[in-house]
Amino acid sequence: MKFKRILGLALGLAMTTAMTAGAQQVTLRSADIHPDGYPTVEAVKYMGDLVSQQTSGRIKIQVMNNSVLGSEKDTIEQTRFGVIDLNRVNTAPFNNLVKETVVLGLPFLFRSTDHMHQVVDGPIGDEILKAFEAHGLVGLAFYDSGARSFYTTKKPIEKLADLKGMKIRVQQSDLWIAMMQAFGANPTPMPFGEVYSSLETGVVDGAENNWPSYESSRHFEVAKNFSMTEHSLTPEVLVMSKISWDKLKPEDQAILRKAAKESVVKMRQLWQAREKTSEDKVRAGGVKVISVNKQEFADAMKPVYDKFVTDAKMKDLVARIQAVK
Ligand code: GTR
Repeated sequence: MKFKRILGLALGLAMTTAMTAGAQQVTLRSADIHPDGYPTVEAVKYMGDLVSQQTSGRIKIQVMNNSVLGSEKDTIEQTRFGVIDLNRVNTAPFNNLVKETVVLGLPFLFRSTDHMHQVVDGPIGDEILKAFEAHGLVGLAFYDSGARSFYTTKKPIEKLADLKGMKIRVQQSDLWIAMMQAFGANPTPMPFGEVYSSLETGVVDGAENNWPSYESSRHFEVAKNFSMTEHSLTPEVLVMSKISWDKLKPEDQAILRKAAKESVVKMRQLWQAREKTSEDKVRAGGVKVISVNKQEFADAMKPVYDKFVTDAKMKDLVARIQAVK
């Protein structure tokens, strides 16, 4: 980890030097934890192609995926300090920093993927992207992340009571910790990269994620009970370091913004296809898919709303999201 951080720093400084020297070519480094072929990774590569075409090769994006620059929490810090230029992460690790992102993760808030798209594609989405600026980041786009469901190694979750006392890995976010507590589980926050071995060695009894991450991380090999709770549709987000952003001319900033939005369309196509192939793959791998009464899980979520939707701003955001048709 330490090595990765140092590597990140060294590479970051190299890029800064090239820019301050007024070099013709700028290569923006973009972090992602996922492997090649994963829709988030491919979407940012696609954005890079658009940007390169539109700037006649002056600006390029290099996607440094597979966690080579560190865990999401680490890369967020590096992005705020201008060491990493672009970063595609889930909204969850931003929850404690950019409060507005909490609403996107609230359990059972979105009625469907279409509802989530309506929200993030509209003024509420823009407002939440804008909120990143106070924290040294420029919010560029939201990407799909499907619905998250539980998966466990030994005991399958068939009803809410089954979660009682189970050690469940969560993302590093107070919202997600509170959510697991409200489900009756013992939350264990940790970076994504540590989940496979934690499941394998029994450090945790389960985790939760969407089909593509469950498959690409191979968690399905060690946690074979997948319970379709679909408790959150929290999206991914693509942000840029404000430090890197401010070095670009306004015309180039506009090109980046537009290309990011265009990559969302591409990402959604890739995502839809990948959800299906990942589901097929894990089912073929012997995963037991369990349907649950989602309402029972949703009914347990009041303490989460009581804890996070407290001030006027958050209440208003939630009400406006619920009102979106
Ligand atoms: C994935 C998401 C990642 C990361 C991961 C996790 O669905 O794409 O950005 O948040 O889940 O659970 O850590």
